[in-house]
Amino acid sequence: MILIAPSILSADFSKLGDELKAIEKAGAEWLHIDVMDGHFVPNITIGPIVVSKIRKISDIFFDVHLMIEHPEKYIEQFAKAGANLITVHAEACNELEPLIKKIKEYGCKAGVSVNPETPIDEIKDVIGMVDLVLVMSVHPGFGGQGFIKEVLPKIKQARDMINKTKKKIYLEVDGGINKENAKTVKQNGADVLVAGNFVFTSGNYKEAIQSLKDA
Ligand code: S6P
Ligand code: MG
Repeated sequence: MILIAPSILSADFSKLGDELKAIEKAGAEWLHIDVMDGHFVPNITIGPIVVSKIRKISDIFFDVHLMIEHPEKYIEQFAKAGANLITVHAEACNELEPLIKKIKEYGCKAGVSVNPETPIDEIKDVIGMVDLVLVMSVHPGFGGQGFIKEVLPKIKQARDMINKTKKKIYLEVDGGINKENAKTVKQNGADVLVAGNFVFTSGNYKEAIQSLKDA
């Protein structure tokens, strides 16, 4: 079963609460929350306080994507703010294992992400510990970019790596997802699709989300 995680990065931030309720009503299972610090990526978005405020108005699954340096400093804050899953980048950590343990200690599911240029082997030592692998299909920092089709073999590699563990581990793909490429992304093994621009510029969230599920 495919899960759709609209990314708030493309939402109307002047009415974030309304946007959250709208995508929930439109059939989204997760809310993808892009956290950026202006160092790990050349953009700044939101922090734990915003997560805690929108947590109060919805029970939807908060899929928090930390595109920040020193993520170890912020796990507790995002967990206490209401994250259900916290994903960290392999490129932002020297040692993934203690960080994944810390995320779980705070009661959240743990994800690990790799940028388009990072080989999937970078996460092979922790694949058995995580609940989610996030394969980036754009260079992180901004919504609305084009899908990098060269990551398709890596999605398949990640799926094969996950299947060998015989554990329930989500394979999420993030960046440039739309109804044209969703089918191929799913065929290569993804079961969670992040979609920012495609959903929030669609004019009909329900149709856009359903088109990704039906692709
Ligand atoms: C992309 C960003 C991603 C976000 C993005 C996806 O730079 O860092 O992590 O999830 O919002 O949006 P889109 O518009 O590519 O679907
Ligand atoms: Mg993201």
